[in-house]
Amino acid sequence: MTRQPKGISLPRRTFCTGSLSLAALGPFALSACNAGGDSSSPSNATPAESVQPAPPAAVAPPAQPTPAAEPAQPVPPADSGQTTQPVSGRIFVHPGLLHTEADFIRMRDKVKAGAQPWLDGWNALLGTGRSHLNNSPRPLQTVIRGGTDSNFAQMYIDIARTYQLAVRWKVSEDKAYADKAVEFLNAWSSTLTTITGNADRFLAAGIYGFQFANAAEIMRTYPGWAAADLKRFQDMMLNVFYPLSHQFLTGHNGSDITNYWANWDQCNLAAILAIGVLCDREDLYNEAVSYYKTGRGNGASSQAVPFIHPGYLGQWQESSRDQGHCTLGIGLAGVFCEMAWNQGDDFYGYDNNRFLAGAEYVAKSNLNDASGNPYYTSMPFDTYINRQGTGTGISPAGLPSIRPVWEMIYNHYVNRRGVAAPFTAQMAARVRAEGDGNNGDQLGVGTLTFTRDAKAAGGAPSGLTARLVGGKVELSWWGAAGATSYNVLRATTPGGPYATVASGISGLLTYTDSGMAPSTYYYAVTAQSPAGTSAKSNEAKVITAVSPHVLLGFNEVQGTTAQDTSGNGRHASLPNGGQWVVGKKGNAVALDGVDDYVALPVALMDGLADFSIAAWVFWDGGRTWTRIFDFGSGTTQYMFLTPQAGGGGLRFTINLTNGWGDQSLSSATLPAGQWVHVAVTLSGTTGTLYVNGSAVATNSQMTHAPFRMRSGTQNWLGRSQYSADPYFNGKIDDFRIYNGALSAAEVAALAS
Ligand SMILES: [Ca+2]
Ligand SMILES: [Ca+2]
Repeated sequence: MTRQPKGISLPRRTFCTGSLSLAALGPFALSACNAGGDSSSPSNATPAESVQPAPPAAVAPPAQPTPAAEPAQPVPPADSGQTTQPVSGRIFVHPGLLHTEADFIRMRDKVKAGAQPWLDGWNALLGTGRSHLNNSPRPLQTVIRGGTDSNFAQMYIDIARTYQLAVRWKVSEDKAYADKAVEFLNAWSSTLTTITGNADRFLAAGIYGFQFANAAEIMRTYPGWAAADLKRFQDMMLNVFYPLSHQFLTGHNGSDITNYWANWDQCNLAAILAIGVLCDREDLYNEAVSYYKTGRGNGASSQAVPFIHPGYLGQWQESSRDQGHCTLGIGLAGVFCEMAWNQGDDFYGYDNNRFLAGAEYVAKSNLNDASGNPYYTSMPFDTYINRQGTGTGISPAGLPSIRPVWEMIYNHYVNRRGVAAPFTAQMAARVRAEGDGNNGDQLGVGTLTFTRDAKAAGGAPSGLTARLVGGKVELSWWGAAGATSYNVLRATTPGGPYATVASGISGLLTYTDSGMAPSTYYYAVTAQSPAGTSAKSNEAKVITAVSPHVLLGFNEVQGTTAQDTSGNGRHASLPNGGQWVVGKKGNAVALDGVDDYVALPVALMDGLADFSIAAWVFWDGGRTWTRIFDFGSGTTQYMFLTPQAGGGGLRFTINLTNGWGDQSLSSATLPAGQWVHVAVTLSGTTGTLYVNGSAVATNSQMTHAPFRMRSGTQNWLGRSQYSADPYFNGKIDDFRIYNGALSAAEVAALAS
């Protein structure tokens, strides 16, 4: 995922190219470059994010000019230097949150030239009224969000003012705006000591935390902001905002991990990342990055986009809730990706542009087709179950939600990367020129700050995947900016020669190929644009024959390695021991029920859609929830087979949502004290469970194929992802995984 190695020796193409003067970058960015080489603002924005679990009353921002401020109660600057010391050697780019120095140079040049849409964006900034010099800060000692006496609007209005003054200074180069921005920063950093309220205090820390950090990150480039004042502001971020964000991500307010919707995690992830950069705290930055990749909560990449439909429409975690929170989350996750990008880490592209899949889905959910009919009624939706209940479709509540968050995302994918984002582009066009939304939920003004010159058309499609689904080949890919249609190519050897199997594909970028003889096929996609036919996309390989993926005969007589004889090199190990004993077919592995298990390689099930798993099992019996196998990466996403579930019964389950929304196959408890053959197959969405060669359960609603899980890091026989579950006691022999679904006859043959 990381597009560049971390640290100072990065090629900084974002900062060190074009007409950018190195002298303009300031000492931090300059050192990085030297080392590296390389319609007016929306008026119908949705209200602020809500109370959990019931939506809160919208917070109506006071009209300008604002009501009289509460009396400021200045306190002495915090003496908290211990928290601001960099703890590692990563050199952060400054300014390097939502905007770099190069970005400001672009804004300045475009506005000076009167170029559109930058000029409209500039006027939208001025039109909010928040960057005026006659505003004065209204700092609070205690900010309350949620419950009684909420006063948080007073803070987010001042943050919006500070940020917009900062941007206005950078673009106009009029120091009066810089001095005014500094006045706001200093007033708050010398006053604010506490953020409190009900659970919504975590939203305040997250949403306003990343915003305030962004304002300060811009102003650190102003020589007129004293170093001691920057330090005091950093201390405020570390001591008032960060602890709440950290507390939320680690404890989720004491609730089930799935209780809080995605935006709760996402705002706090953005805050921690932003505070990490502002305060040169690599540990904080890494905390946010790590959670985005492998965290359990709904802001982590895989949980925020829990299901990707063909053509890369990525169902959003809040899609069955309401659209205002969907677009809020898109804005927050986009901020995270943009800030990380400016530090050299590509989370926009993480997991094959998983975030873009979600952005396209949410954008489309809020748009109408050419006939004026809403798209959402005909969009795909996978039943989504968690602590909040069961979602069965896209919610029209809050439709359409029009927030000023889309320019950032559109300009990244389309104009920076050349990836088509048709629905995101439509939303950006609809909101353009972005104001600030007038609700404190986002910084906005992205038409001015994020617009980039268009990339030339003619680029290649990317991110092609080919999966065996129900015996057919299901292809999806990312389009190229400016392309009008796509061609699907197929070969029988890597690199071609290719035959064109489909052409003229537009709209949803997916194609299902079938009717070929079982074999191995290689696919690529090209784009048609006014520039002609593009180069080929990446090549995607798919084996349409049912074929061995892992074959563990367990015929070893010594050692702690079990050979995979499939030819795929997926050898297994016995980290805590185990015995080689007489089995059903030659030897078998015996596991002691104490700590023995078999470990298979990481990424074991990656890419598999149709699959089969089969084994001979001799279970000694007894305890529930022991595992024959359990493949996953912890308790967030996994697939397992247990001889006896809690209520009894042999059960196969695949789960993508922290234990909610199991998709299962169940039968009678596995007979103990004897060799029994068990097998599970999945073909399309139909799962089948076999015992001794006979089908004992089927389920035609199994949409959660293995490739939808995070890449597995814990792929085990005899051990559960849940540490409290007992280890397997008994013997396992002839363990097999296949790409593709074995037929009933083929399973029966294995069981004979
Ligand atoms: Ca042992
Ligand atoms: Ca054997």
